[in-house]
Amino acid sequence: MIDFTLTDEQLAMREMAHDFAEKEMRPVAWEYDRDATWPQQIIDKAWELGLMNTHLPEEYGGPGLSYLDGCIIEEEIAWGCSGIGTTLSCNGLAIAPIAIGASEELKREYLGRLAEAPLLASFCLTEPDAGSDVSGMKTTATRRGDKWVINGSKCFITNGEYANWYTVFAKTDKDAGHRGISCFIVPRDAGVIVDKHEDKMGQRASNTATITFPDVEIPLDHLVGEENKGFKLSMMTLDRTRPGVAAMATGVARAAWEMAMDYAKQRVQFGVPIAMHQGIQFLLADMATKVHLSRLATYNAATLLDQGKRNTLESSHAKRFAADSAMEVATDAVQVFGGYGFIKEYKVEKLMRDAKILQLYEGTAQIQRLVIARETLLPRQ
Ligand code: COS
Repeated sequence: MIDFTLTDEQLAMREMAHDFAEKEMRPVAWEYDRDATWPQQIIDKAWELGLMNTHLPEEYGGPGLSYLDGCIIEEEIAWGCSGIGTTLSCNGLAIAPIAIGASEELKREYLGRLAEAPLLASFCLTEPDAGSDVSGMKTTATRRGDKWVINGSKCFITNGEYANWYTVFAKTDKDAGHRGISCFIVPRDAGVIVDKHEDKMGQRASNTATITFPDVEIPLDHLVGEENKGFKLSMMTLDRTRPGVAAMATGVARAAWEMAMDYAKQRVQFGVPIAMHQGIQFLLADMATKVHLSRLATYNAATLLDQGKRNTLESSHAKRFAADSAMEVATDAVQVFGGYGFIKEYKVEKLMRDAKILQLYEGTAQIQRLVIARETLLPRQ
């Protein structure tokens, strides 16, 4: 049975997240974007309300919400501000490999920390020379006595400057391609260096840093899952988190569409509000369709996860379509505003800048197409 009718609990959760986005995020979002302000107060409040770590299992102190629940929250939060939204949701990336593959001791220690305080954890996969091509990574983990020694550098790490611990992927067998990658938990106090704080085009209230591991020693038991099985863990993680990015893209698109509608109803040209002109109506209608279909694709990808099914294809469909749509809708919203859309005072330009990263992080729009092509041309048996 196909039914995306939200339950009373989901409707209440959506209302709570929307209220938070409207009252706590929007009033400061444009100022935080301008100054690239770190949103610590918002993190603390969101954590208090259970709007962070949504998939953290209850047995480790988390809310243990479903993937669909998480997407419902993420759409509202990104409607408020996707830069702050990225900050709030990014623990999900660091948590997923741990929840899938780590030992009970590691789960209790590191997932427990996120449940006990508003702490952040970062997912360290990307490197300067290994973005889309994950198996091209150069960071290594070498066994020395009773320690793993990590060497290398990871870039574009969300929340990197503020993370309490890192989920790090590194080569444990340099000659084995994707079959030589393993996953580790690295506590920040193990000697991690935060190198560079990026100055970004959009989502400026989120933190993006380079993290370097210079001979960083961690205990042998900080290996997550099996040695040399880290690549699959990273892919399974992205299957779980890409619907969340699609949800955020839906939120950004919805915000842009709403702003464009409001403006089109007040702006008078040729003696009538521009919303009366068919050229503008068609733009607004296409925006509405893209928001609607982005949400449906997101719910579909999340629901498959909640049913315990593999969702690689649907996750890439949702992430690809929603992110491209957010960029298109935000660009068209600026178009509806005409010249005013290009002026910062009118706010809509932020959404166009924020939308761009949705087509880049957690797999570019081209990588999503590559996954879709592989999954449809050569479907798994
Ligand atoms: N779930 C489980 N296993 C998966 C998987 C998935 N979603 N995707 C791939 N695998 C497995 C494959 O089955 C294959 O298994 P075997 O070792 O048994 O053969 C293995 O992983 C390698 O897969 P593949 O050959 O497809 O790997 P590629 O090197 O060609 O990489 C892409 C595939 C490009 C899709 C992958 O590297 C990718 O997603 N890149 C983008 C990374 C990204 O999103 N970066 C953003 C960083 S996070 S902000």
